[in-house]
Amino acid sequence: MESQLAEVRAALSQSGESTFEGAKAKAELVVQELNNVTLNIAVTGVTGAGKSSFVNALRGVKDGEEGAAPTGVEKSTMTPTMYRHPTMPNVNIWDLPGIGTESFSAREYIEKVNFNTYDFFLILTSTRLREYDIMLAKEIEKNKKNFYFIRTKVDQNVDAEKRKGKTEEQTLSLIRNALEEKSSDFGSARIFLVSSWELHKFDFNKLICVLEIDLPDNKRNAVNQSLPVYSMEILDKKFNTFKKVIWVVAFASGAVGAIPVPGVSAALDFPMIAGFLTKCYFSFGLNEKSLTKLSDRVNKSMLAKIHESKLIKVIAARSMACLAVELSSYLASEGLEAELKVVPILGSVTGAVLSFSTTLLVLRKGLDELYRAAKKVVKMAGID
Ligand SMILES: Nc1nc2c(ncn2[C@@H]2O[C@H](COP(=O)(O)OP(=O)(O)OP(=O)(O)O)[C@@H](O)[C@H]2O)c(=O)[nH]1
Ligand SMILES: [Mg+2]
Repeated sequence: MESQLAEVRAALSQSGESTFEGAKAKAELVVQELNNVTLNIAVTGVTGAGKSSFVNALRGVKDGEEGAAPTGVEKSTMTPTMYRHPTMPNVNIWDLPGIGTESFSAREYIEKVNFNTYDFFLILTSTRLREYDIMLAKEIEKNKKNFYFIRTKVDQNVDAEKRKGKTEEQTLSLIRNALEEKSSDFGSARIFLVSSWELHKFDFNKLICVLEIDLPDNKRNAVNQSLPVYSMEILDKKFNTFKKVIWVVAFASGAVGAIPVPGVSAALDFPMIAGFLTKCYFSFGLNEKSLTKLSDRVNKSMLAKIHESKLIKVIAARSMACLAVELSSYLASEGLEAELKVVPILGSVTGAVLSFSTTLLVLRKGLDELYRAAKKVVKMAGID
């Protein structure tokens, strides 16, 4: 009981409000924002820079797969094409037409591609930065949006230079210096070296960290939640993001003020809890489609079968009834069912506190279990 009260106090202070009612009202706003936020990412650059491949990598979709952006000699992108995230319908990644061969200016280009649609721009190049890329960056800056230079295909350079005796570090620093020289007006913090084949290597993580700093609060989480699980680092980042919003979900679930009656389900808002855990499940890449894709990528056929978590099974089956039973077992394992039964006698304030801390407990235990399973997958896949 003591530790539960401490947790309730911590959640209340996290909300920045002094009363349950205030925290609940604030949480409802945050949940609304989280659900309604849309993120539009523009990927631009010269023809062949690797835009479509990068779009596919961000969405965790394999080149050539159904719904993937066409890449390579297959087809060139002629108009802005929106690709929805496979599991987060509010995150859109735009594959913009290749630039620079046409005769229009950077200013005309941003008008043509509907500048206002996007939250920020990624300007890709697989070689050096051209005058046109710099002009485009200046135009974007003038219109008060953020841009980032992405040097793609660095895996190719590293391999080629290795054959000439250069280390990876030497090659990366040569590439970086050349780009920095060309873009000195903007400072080095805007340049990121990546490979769409190996997101876990080079500067991709740095890019995500910078995006998280640059984006407004309500859009920040959408970035890391939408990324495929390509390393343990990104999985940990996702986990921490979810952990931070648990208080919001608990307050918004309506547990505050409810007087729990004997029996667990009356005190818990299952649809809200299920919604949260389902988000975590997709974001952690635990759905069958993501697991199959990862299995293919790392060439390990057993990944889809390695977790036996009952929680994952009931989330996959979308059965609210089975989920309710599963989550109730968390409470039973903590001896909480018995405690709930005495609550009505204790009066509504203690009831509210208990009910709230019970919701927190279920959310935390559920999140921990999904995180454990995802960690196991990452380890088995050998991408930790
Ligand atoms: N080694 C390596 N090759 C890449 C990478 N990204 C893209 N490529 C290859 O580069 C070629 C061009 O990639 P695309 O993604 O089609 O380039 P694009 O910028 O969309 O081209 P357009 O649509 O014609 O403007 C393809 O053959 C890709 O397979 C990468 O990170 N590493
Ligand atoms: Mg393309």
